Amino acid sequence: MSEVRYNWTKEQIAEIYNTPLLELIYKAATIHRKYHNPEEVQISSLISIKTGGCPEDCAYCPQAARYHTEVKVQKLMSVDEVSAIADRAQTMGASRLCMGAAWREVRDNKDFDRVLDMVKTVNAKGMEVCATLGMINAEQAQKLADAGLYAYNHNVDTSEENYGNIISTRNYEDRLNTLHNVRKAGLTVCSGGIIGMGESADDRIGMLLTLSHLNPHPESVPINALVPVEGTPLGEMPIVESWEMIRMIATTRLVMPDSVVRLSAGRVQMNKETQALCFMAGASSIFMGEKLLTTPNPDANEDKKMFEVLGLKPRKAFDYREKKEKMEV
Ligand code: SAM
Ligand code: DTB
Ligand code: SF4
Repeated sequence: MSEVRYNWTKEQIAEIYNTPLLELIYKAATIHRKYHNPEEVQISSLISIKTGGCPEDCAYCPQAARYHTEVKVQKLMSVDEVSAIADRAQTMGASRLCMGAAWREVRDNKDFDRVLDMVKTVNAKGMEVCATLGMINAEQAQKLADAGLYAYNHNVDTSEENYGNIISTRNYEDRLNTLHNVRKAGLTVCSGGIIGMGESADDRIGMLLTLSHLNPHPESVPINALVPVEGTPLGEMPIVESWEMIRMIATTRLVMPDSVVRLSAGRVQMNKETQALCFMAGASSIFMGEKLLTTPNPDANEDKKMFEVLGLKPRKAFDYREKKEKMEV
């Protein structure tokens, strides 16, 4: 059960997912220690460089123009603004800065040129730079790589079967094409999904099946708990149960042992004990800072205290396996 493999069957992943919880946590914690330093957590900071007004219809997203949420549209930030935010994040211990834009896809225009400048500027600070800008083609991925981008985030979000229930303005294959372009350009891949959107256990398992058949596996796999936002179609969904999140993290850890599992959106809805069990079960990355893209995140000082209590420390930039893997590509 411990090797990195790309041929998991749905039944095998289901068997892991359905393991009695404490046994599952124990197994995941054991594998986690073989592949990762369990004392280290990678800290990313998110910036929404372009907010709201997105033409897509992702049912969970407060930034989709068609839903009436409190998000205010903001045009692309300046390079100076991003640089100042990156400095603050670095002081707080973030080794990675993830820049998110509410775009369906990247267009080859002045805005993209500005994003490339942002990448160069943040990379020069010795931070890992990640971007999540929607769909990109092979040339755009290469331009981002040439500018010094380290990772590209593009989530598959749910199973192929459930995708059409959540998003109708693009399809699963579009998502996988972008991931292919990202990989071809030698960037590291960050791809995961969301739980708590009304999906079945089968959909969660199906999502992990898709991710685990990517060869190589995504270097990082964000597991988000839905943040229900008023005005979106999923705004009334109940908060994900702690046990569900822990089970999903543990299953992800076992299916992709070498990847960094990110305990992503939804931490404001969790207590510290739940987060501790997520770290135990193999999560080793979080987003730090008062905001995710548009929704709240725990206070950074509270996170620091939690790290002290749990005996965790932030990992330095560029200090892990994914770098080695990247160089081998
Ligand atoms: N527009 C780009 C895209 O969709 O790829 C990048 C930004 S988009 C906000 C990045 C990811 O945030 C989505 O794929 C989704 O997984 C996550 N996300 C968005 N809204 C969320 C919510 N309310 N709760 C949890 N995760 C969310
Ligand atoms: C990811 O998987 N989660 C982050 C990051 N990648 C871009 C985004 C979470 C967004 C949560 C909703 C919001 O704050 O708008
Ligand atoms: Fe747009 Fe991304 Fe939100 Fe979908 S998830 S509506 S593509 S910003």
